[in-house]
Amino acid sequence: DYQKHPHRTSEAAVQIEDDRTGMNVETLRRAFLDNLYYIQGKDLQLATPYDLYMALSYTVRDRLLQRWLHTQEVYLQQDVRSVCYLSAEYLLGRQLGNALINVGLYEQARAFLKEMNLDLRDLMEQEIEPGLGNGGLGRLAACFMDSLASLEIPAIGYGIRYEFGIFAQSIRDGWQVEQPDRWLRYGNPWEIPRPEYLVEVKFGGHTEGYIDPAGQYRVSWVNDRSVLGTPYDYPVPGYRNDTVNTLRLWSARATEDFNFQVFDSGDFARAVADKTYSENITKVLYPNDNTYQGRELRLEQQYFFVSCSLQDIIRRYLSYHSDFESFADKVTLQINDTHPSIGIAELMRLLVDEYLVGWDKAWQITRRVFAYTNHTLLSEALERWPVALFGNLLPRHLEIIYEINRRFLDEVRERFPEDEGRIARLSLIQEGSQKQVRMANLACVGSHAINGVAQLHTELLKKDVLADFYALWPEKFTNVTNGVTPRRFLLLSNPKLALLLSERIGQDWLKDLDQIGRIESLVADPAFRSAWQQIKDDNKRDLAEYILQFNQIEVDPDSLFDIQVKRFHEYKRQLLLAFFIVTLYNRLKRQPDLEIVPRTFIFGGKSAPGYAMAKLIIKFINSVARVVNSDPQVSRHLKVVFLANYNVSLAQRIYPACDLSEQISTAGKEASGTSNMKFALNGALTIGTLDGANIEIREKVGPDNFFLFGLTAQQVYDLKARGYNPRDYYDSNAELREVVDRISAGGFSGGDTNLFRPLLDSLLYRDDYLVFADYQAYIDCQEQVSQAFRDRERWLTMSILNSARMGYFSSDRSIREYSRNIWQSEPVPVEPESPAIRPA
Ligand code: B1H
Repeated sequence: DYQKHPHRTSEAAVQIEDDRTGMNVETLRRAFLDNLYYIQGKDLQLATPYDLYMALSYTVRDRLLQRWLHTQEVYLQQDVRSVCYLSAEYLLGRQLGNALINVGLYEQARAFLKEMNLDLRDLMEQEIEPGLGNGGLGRLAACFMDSLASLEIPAIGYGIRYEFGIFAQSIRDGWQVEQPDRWLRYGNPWEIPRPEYLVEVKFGGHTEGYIDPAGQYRVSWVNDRSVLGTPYDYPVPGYRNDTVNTLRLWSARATEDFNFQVFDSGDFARAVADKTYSENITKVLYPNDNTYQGRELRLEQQYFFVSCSLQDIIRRYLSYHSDFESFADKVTLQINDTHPSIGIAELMRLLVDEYLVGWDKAWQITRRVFAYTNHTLLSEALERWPVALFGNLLPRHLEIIYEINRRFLDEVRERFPEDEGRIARLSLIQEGSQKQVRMANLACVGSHAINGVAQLHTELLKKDVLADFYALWPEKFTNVTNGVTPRRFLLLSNPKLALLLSERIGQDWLKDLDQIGRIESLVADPAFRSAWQQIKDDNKRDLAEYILQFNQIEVDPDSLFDIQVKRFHEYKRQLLLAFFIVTLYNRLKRQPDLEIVPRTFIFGGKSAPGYAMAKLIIKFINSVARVVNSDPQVSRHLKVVFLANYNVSLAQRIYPACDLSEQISTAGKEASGTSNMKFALNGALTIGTLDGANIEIREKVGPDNFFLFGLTAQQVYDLKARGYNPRDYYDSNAELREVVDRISAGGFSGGDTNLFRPLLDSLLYRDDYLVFADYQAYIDCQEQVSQAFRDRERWLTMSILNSARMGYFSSDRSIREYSRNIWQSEPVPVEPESPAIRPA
């Protein structure tokens, strides 16, 4: 009868003050019912599943708060050095399960909910995930926040609280349709607004020189509008420790004074319109992955969050220091790609114009605090802002960039006299009919460290994209290979496998993923092997159920689950897998009694809404799916499934159920990849090219446990240099020709010969990503995959060895490398404040 008397004293000896902090099952239950009643205004009878999710979230949050405040007090008291991670994207995934696990309450929560006939997993499913990112870059930032807290490193993440995150994707008639992601609609228990730390951000106007009272020439920026930034704080709990770091996301609000001017003139409507205009800045995430869009609003977003963050960092620093002498000892700023690189000019502006630090000193500080991570070699992703647009929005920053450039190029001229080609390449300004500011160059010049995200990627940066900077400052370059958090991507997403590991090797692997290597000695243990197989089968059955529910397709859990989930991009070559499927289809049509290994092909991923070719590829895959699945001759062996709205939550269901992970990008194009790591960690085998982190994964798991195919980055380069003609491959390869011809004849478009024309033309006449050149190698390699899968015992061994050898790919390892080699930051353990906050 709790629902009628939420405050009735229980028979258990529980102190009232434990209600908000106590960790045993009884206090948790009381707190949960309290929150349901007093926050959601419901009792158990009236509560919707979402109410129950909210009540549980508040219960967990209350328990995080004590640690959170305490952590921040310790950081302040000890005046720690802190890592400030600046990222335009954080693809966090659902918060509740992760918070329960990290704070050590998962089992308790499950227990007390079960007593009430409620299922924890059902409640967790209610949460709408914060989709504040596009893909790997945003998810990496989220893994890094988790690892920083788990390693007890003082850190704060800064970013944007987009009102609309990445769009929701649905599939209509095979095409991607986008819907706005109204993720904040039902309230968000995981954020706390901090209006007291509001900051003002200026835009537009012009600059004026003046002589200060000391006779010094200075510049002031006379802006013509400004916007307010309100921080929203998200707790980032470490795994089973007492650290709770902060993710601080900024939301734009209109300034009132500016509106009042218009208001006074009587134009109320315009005053209100101006307000919405300012608030547009943090409305929506730009839905591009690996391509930049030179829109003014995007630059406004970038400057807005970076300026808010730097002002916040300086405010916090100055509350304990009276000058900037130790700024670079207390703060290190990591910029996640060039999206926050305007911060280099902004810190210079703040120091020189606002705090009157001399230029040389300011530049010394700036260079010491900033470090830059590059995430891509694709030229279409390199940010370049037209000088005119830039100067209109940020006139003072443009001046500062010109001054940085002038001094920088003087240095270069001294070291490389009479080398105007080099000067032109290194310049922060690209000359030409439309001058542009090169943000990657600004990031390189303004940082003390530059890193790529996998070995090959870093080598290619040095050799190609950033070669001139490497010639200048080789010591700035380092590699930090990406990693993923084993808490979310094994413990939370694959609880059965996690339990098996913990039973056999204890729980240390969760804090030290290298320990997972200890299962290697169990690879011949029959009980362990059959448990492993059983778990994979169960996970596949669960995914099959999901597929039945959402796609109305029945798939065979015993078939090989062959999966490619990631953003749609031509370089990732979803088409190559689609061509393999069509090849199998052709073979089966030719020879209906052909014995082939049954496969379930699963695709998922979003295309940028303006990327027509990627959208056509989605339509193509869905068209192949329709033909394959509805042909009884073929669908006995093969099924093709497109899972709509791929996101972190769906990823967590998919990785544990995978047999074969498709990592088939054109060599030299995928900077790292991180799904490759999450799949292998969950016991999938990889078919992949020598690209990104695939190379390192293959080295770790051993070449016998990895299906390698395709041209190397060097061979890709050479082939293109020689002159690549895709038509030659079409002419000389009968099976490839059959694939192309069937598509061309309308075999997957109800006879329509136009629908996929753009796709075929792009392959036949350009094939920028060498689908044709790698086709035969891929088909051959897939044959080896089928052979291996026929021998289930062999496959099982390979699966175990893949997981066992993935220890290196923990984001904890990545963060340790950043800490040691780039940040010089040390753990600051937080001691528990009171025994009450320890789980029972
Ligand atoms: C990655 C991006 C990216 N690289 C521009 N670059 C964007 C570039 O909105 N934009 O303008 C958005 C995203 N994303 C990915 O980063 C790489 O492709 C992956 O290979 C890598 O694993 C991931 C994390 O390093």
